[in-house]
Amino acid sequence: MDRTLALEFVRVTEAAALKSGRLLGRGLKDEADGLAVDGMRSTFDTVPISGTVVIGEGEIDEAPMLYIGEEVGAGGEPVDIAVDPIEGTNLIAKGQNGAIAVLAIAPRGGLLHAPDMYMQKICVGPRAKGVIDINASVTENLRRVAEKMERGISDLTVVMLDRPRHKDIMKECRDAGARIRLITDGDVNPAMECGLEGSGVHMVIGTGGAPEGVLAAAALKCTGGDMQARLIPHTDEEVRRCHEMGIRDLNHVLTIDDLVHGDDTIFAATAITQGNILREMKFFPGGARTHSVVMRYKTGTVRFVDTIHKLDRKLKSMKVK
Ligand code: VTB
Repeated sequence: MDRTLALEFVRVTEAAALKSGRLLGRGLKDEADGLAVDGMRSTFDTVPISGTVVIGEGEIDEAPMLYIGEEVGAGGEPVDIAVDPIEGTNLIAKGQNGAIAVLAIAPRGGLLHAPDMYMQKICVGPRAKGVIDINASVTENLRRVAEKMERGISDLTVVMLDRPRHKDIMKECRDAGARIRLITDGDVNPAMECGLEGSGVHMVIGTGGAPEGVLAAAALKCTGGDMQARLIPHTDEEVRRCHEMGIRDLNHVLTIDDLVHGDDTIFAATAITQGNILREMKFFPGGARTHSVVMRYKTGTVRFVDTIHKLDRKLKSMKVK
């Protein structure tokens, strides 16, 4: 993919943040999501790609825009697109940390078409690449990651969704002495943070959304991190979807390269609320300031983009209020 597209994709995640960010803490998660979708969708059409949404807002009958299979872009290179206009709608609705607008792009066929079901995940940064094993115990993974990172387990910070289903892994982490951060929503952001020096996040573990898993894998692939995952179907229909994808053995382990194939992936995210690396967006009279990251696997470049938007002028065409 042409490297100049990277900046175009940041404009897309910025648009989602700009459109939805005003609804911070208003309890309106669906409205915020709708605005973010709208911002993303309209900005995509200014980008010179022929994109197909492979991970989006749902199936065609569930979502009016950015549905799976939708074609977006102004025409150009054929690419597959994974989007989450707001990763963590509850976080925006409650004004809590960790919400991002996020996307990943790869040449056609480069992203696993992960259906909307649960996925068990373990994510680490580049300094722990090559040692994780989703089939080993949490304790064993912590031991290996600590050793590879040349630190004690007590110097590792592990992030997981605060859910009853994580009771056992939480206990194991606590018994092993790791530091733990429980989040209410949004496991893509901490997975991305694992790959960035200075985030203070060393591992993300637990079961979350499969589509979110592909976005996390794209970020980690770009930064040289590592990830293993497993689809967790709960219904017959979900089992059928796994079979359709060629996954017959439900214990099948997906590596980071199964989740994101090839050597040409771009990942972009804009913070809507505060993260450990990305700063929350801010509004001022007539404008807003956003903080984004864009990464390319091909070169490994990670670019932070701090943008001041004159909403009353530049973005009139986006109809941002
Ligand atoms: C997961 C996680 C997402 O929603 O899908 C979660 O991956 C839903 O989990 O990042 P539950 O069904 O346990 O609520 C997110 O947190 C997005 O909000």
